[in-house]
Amino acid sequence: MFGHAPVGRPENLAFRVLEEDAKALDGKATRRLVEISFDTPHAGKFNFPVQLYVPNAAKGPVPTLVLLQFEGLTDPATPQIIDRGWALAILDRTKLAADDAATFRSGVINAFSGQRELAPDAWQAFGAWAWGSSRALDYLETEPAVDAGRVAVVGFSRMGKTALWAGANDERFAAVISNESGAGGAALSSRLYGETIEDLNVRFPHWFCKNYRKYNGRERDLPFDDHLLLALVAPRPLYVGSADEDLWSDPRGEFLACVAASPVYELLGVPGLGTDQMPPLDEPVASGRIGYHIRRGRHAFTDYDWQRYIDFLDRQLSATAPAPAEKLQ
Ligand code: GTR
Repeated sequence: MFGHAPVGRPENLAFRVLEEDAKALDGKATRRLVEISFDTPHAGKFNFPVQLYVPNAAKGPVPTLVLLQFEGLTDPATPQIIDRGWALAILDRTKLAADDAATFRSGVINAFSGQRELAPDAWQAFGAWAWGSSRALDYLETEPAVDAGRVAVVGFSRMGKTALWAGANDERFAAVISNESGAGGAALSSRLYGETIEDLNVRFPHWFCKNYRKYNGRERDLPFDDHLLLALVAPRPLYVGSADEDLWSDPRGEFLACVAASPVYELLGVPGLGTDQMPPLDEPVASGRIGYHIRRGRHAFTDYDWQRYIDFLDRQLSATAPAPAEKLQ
């Protein structure tokens, strides 16, 4: 579905602070613009930017959200995240891979895979963005202001799909947040509700690997469904947010995928979602390791969503909560 990306760290991975502002956001935060660079086999040195905001009120290393941004290095939610004591690292995906069928290869994909035709199971844009998320985490592990054991990856819509794939691949992400990721993300494809595999692959042929196209119009022949993408996050905390007017993303399919992923959490000794009853609007289910809400409104990343995600993460990743790995032993 997502294809294979290069494994492991690239050669000569380096992090350089390009700008630092100790009085960002009216003095609330320190902002660091960081260049992540590395060697590639086909394009020499490659780099992309990440912007980190750390709360100035912090007394020690802080938990950190990695936001996979559509474009740019800012986000209007930054002040409220900082107010809650979290750092925010914003990754701009555009240098890694353009979100464009004609040019998506010209970033990190050709730099590693060369100009030849991509194999049917090779990475495309989602693979490149998720791979870059792990490089951002490589940087955060070197940043003393960040508690590297409490880094969550978060994305909205197509970047919610990316966040799930990034979290599935890289267990250093302590938690994963999918905001209305929909088809190809948290929603079950086999329900045939809202966006289909064919819709995805025809409109966005550069997102998934080519093999996924074999299932255009054949959702029920897939040997897996999207609950297994969620289950790859187990036993780490996972939160899926839906919106009731966002039918294209199939909110119910997102909920049912959380239900269907729960047995994997239970197998690993922790509670999953803990219910198979879809909750009322604006009433999160968040007692287990999987959280879920369906809020009123449209396809968007709202303040309500952010607040619920941080509520959940504060409980799940509090400094005193046992790490999922310890629970397993
Ligand atoms: C839509 C696409 C969805 C979702 C969304 C978004 O056009 O059909 O899969 O990813 O874009 O990213 O906003």
